[in-house]
Order: sequence, then structure tokens, then C-alpha cells
Amino acid sequence: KPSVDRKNRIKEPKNIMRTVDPAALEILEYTKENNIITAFDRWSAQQPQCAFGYQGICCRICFAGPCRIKGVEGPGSMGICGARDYTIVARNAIRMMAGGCSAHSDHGRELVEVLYHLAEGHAPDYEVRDPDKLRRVAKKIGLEIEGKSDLDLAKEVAEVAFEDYGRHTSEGCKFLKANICEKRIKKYEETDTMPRAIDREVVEVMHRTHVGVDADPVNLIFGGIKCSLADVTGEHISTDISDILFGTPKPVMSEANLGVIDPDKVNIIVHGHNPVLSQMVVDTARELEEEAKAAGAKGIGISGICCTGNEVLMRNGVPIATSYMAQELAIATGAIDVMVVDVQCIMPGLRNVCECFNTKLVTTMSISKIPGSYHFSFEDSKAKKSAEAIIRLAIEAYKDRKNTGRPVRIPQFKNKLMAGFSLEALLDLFAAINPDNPIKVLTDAIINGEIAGVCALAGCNNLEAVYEKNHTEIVKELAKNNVFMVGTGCVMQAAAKHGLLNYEAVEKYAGPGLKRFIDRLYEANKDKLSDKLPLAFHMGSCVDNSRILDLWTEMANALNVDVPKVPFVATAPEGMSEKAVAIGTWVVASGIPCHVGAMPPLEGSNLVWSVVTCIAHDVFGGYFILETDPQEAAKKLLAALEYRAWKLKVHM
Ligand code: XCC
Repeated sequence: KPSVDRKNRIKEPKNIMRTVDPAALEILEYTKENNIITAFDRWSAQQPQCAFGYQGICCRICFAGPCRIKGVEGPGSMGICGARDYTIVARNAIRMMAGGCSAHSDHGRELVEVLYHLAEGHAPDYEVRDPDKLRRVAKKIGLEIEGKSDLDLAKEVAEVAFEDYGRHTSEGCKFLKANICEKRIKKYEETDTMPRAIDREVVEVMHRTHVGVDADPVNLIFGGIKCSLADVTGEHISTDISDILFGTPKPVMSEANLGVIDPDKVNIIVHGHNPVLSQMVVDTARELEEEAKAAGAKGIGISGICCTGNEVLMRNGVPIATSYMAQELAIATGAIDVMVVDVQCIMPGLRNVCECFNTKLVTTMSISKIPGSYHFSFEDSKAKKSAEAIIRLAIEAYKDRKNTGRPVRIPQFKNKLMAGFSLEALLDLFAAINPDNPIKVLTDAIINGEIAGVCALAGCNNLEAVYEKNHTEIVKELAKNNVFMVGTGCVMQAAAKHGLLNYEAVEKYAGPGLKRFIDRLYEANKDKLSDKLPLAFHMGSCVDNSRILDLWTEMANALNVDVPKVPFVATAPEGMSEKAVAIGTWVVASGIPCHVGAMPPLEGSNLVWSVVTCIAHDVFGGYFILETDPQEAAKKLLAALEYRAWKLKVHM
């Protein structure tokens, strides 16, 4: 069991500043003085949180309840229907997986629709920016590519992706099977966890968790694993089609933290997840730069929050304003004219903060509206027009901000970063050393002991931990111990904000082997890089965890082993969302040890706890490490890597 001290956690004083981010601390002081309520205050107000919910033993699936599990014996130890703790915990957990799968995959569906509409001539503002990627993806999913135009091929790729959402036969999702190794395909077929179609697996989870259906916790969890593998299918579709439409990322320099905001620019924050919107805003802003200048501004300043921020960082070097938990604090700088949002991780609490500073909050998706905000419907047939309207709204808001002389406060904290490491970009770096077998550069470095292995950094912010403390401590500890790190999502925004995505961090924190490895990579590539390489390699948004799956698949194939033998681990130091639950589950089902640093609601059932932390290992080779102490977590991740690397060398 992890070192969770729940009693201490809930006794923490109300005014505690729960972050190590100096910019957030500065703004939190201001919001406190001015009674502006943010997530940090709401977190305190929620304490102590309901212990039943916290442990996953509150059942609200039917309204005969809510039922809570009290004790281990007698009628109170079961729900009204007789459901035991293990059934309730497992049902709640797999419903979270279905929620995560829905979010990632519906985001993917939007992209498939844009690609399809583009091929049909109905999305004139979009184009195929990476035809090579289109051809690589088409080939991988089994399409004939010779003699076909980009648009014809785009339509065929979109059609296969649509099938992955709604196939009625059981051969398995093509975007999954095309990207995993043979042994994993066999494993999923044997364990009946190969997803048939994305929508189908979500529906099946909702069905089997309905009152009076599946009560077997192991059977429930296997259903959740199948749905989580549907989740990674949707993520892969999202990544592949984003690259086709907007370009496959290459190394790019930028900056992160609230200091990137320039009060003399028309400031727009893009927030949410879908590049269909954010990329269009970025492209259109370039064209409307003169209008902003005519209004007296230095230009248009776009910065990003959450994963849509990561999308435009990766492809355009758009700076990161902050990560999920500090989204309201960015508004409280007073310098943001418009925040434009699409889907996921957008706090409804933003609206009140925007009101305090006259920031225009603009929603764009019909499924994601916030009372009191502006809504500009964003359809792919008129995407550019909507983007123009949003930018002109920002220019008007800027004029108003300057005319009224509203004060701004921008904490002077920002750090340089290098991002843009798609799998293609990473392999390209390796290819400069070994053009015939690029991935061998990485696997050889592990076998000869130069680096300890690879760790994927992923996931959100959760105030259960001190904001961004787990992220930064784990990165530093793994670096010291020569772990090569790749990552996605808000953890990489945290790393960037704290100066961990640049070469200075290599000099400061990398162990000798890791430093030698990163230096060697740089030396072989310095002609094409504008700066030295970073301590950790930013691979994109959360759907781009699919790039990380591709990385361990490449490594497993190069080593001629199944994934559970690859010295590869993952961590979500401050996991929070349903999407994180789905990701963690397919990571484990891939055969990777996966640490989570904020406690998921599983503690109410010893049986489920042992399934996810132990039995999963026997079946899939991966398992969860649930550990809230970042130093302990780093030790456990390092031990897992050491064991795998040792075994690998013994069998070489
Ligand atoms: Fe949301 Fe993707 Fe989590 Fe950040 S990492 S809090 S899910 S934005 Ni995806």
C-alpha cells in the first residue's frame, strides 16, 4: 500500500498555497487579497471530501441509492441490490474509462470528419499539410497507396477510421492492430480485450455497469481494459489525422509560464484539446496581425493552456501560458482579452474570473458551452470565418482594456523550452547516429547501461498533490538516475514552466549517462537544431500518448521481445481526469508499469486494488504503482526499470 496519509491531508489549513509554481503563487496572493475564487479555494472548501466517494464505494448507478459500503459484514456491507464493494469499485472505475475513451475518441472523430469533408470538398479552409504522413498511415492500415491522389487517399483513411468507430464484426480496430506488436495482438485476442469498435466498447461498458448486469469485478475490469484499448485507438486516430492535416511536429523552441504574456499585445489564450480550432486561430491570427497593430497593439499574442496549447506548441512554437490547474490564474493576470475554448478540461469556474477582468470567454463546440460566455459555433465548412470573428472580438476587447486602463499583473516567470518531438522527429535524431536502425540507438544505450531505461511522463494536475510538485520532483529524480524521458499533456507543461525542457536542465539534473546520451544525440544533429536538446522530450498532447505507444512498440520489435520485457515505465504524477484512467489502463494492458501519484477511487476494495497492482502483471505484464509520495514513486519506477534492464541483459 502507498504512503497515503489521508488524515493529514484533510487537516491542512484552508489558506495553504498548494503549489511550487512561483507565477501561480504570485497570482494566488492577488486573488486571495481580492476575494477572487479559484480552484485552489474551492479545493479547500471541499475538505474533507467524502470518504465513500474517495474510496470508490459510493454507488449512484440507480436511484434506489446512493448506496455506500459500511463495514465488511451485514446488510450495510452491500448496496441495496446486494452489490459488494468490489463490484461497486470496479463499476465506477470502468465507467471512468468509458468517459475517457469517449472524450479522446470523439475528439478523434472530429478530425476524421474534417479529413472526410476536406476530401469531399466541404472543408475549404483545411488542407493535407503532410502528404507523406498520409501515405505512411494509409499503408500501415492496409490501404493501397500507389497512383492515388492525396484527397482520394484522405477519404479512404477517413473511411477506415469511421469503421473503427462503428464496425459490427469482431476482427478488431485497425488503427490499434496496425500499431502494436504481434504478441500484444495475440494477448488481447486471448483475453477477449481486443476492441471491436470504439463506440461499441463504450456502450458495452455502460450496459454491463447498469443495475443488475455484471457483478464480477474481474470481468468488469476486463471490459474496462477493452474499452481503454478502444481509447488508444481513438487517440491514435487523433494523432495521425492531426499530423496529416496540420503537419507532423519537428523540434521547435518556445517558452512557458505566465511571463510569456505581453500586456501590449492583443492576448488570446487557446484552451481545450482540438487542433481543428486552435490551429485555425493561430493561422488566422498571423493574417490579422495588421488589424491588431492598427488598434494600437504590438501584435497578436497567442498562448496555450492544456492540450490544445500542446498541439500548437508542437507545430508552431506557440508558448504555454500555464497548465490545467492554473487556468483561472492566467485570466487573473488581467491581460487576457479572449480565452477561446473547445472541449475538455475547461473549468466552468473560468466564467466568474473572466467577469472580474472583462475577459471574453468564447466557447466553440455545440457540446461544450458555459452559461454567460460567448458562443461562436465552429464548423469545418466555415472555420476561418469563425476564427476571424473570434480574433476581431479580441481586438475590440484589447481596445476596451487599454481605454479603461485596467491594471495588469504578469508574474515575471517563464522558461525556455524545446518541444516538437513526434516519434518521427525522435527517430530522425537517432538516425543521425544509426541510419539503418535508428531505434537501436536507444535500445543499445539501455543494454550497455548508459541510460537506465525510458519513462513516459503523462497526465494532469490534481490538488490532492501540491500543484506541480510531484511532476518536478519525479522528473529531477529520474534524470539524476539516467532515465530517458518522453512525455505529453499537463505534466510536460509543468516541466516546461519549471525549466526542465531545455539544455540547462540537462546540465543541472542529468546523471552522467543521460547527459552523455543527450550530448551525443545533439552532436550528431547539431546542423539541424537551433539549440541543444532538452532533459525530457515533449511528444505532444494527451492523445499523443499514441506516439509513446509507438515508441515502446518500436523498441519491443527492435529487441525482439514483447512489451513487458522493455525497460519502459510511465507516470501520471498528478492524474485527475477520466481520460487519465483510460490511458493508465491501456498503458498497463500494453505491459508497462504505470505510476499514478494521486489516489484513484479504488481503495474501497482490496480485491480490485490487488487486481490492478498485482494480478494485472500476471496477465498483461504491466501493473499500477499507486504512490502519492514523489520520492517513493521515483524509487519504485527506478526499481521496475532496473529489473527489466537486468532481465533483458541476462537474456541477450
Ligand atoms: Fe486535461 Fe489534456 Fe489532464 Fe491536462 S493532461 S488536465 S486531461 S489537459 Ni491531458
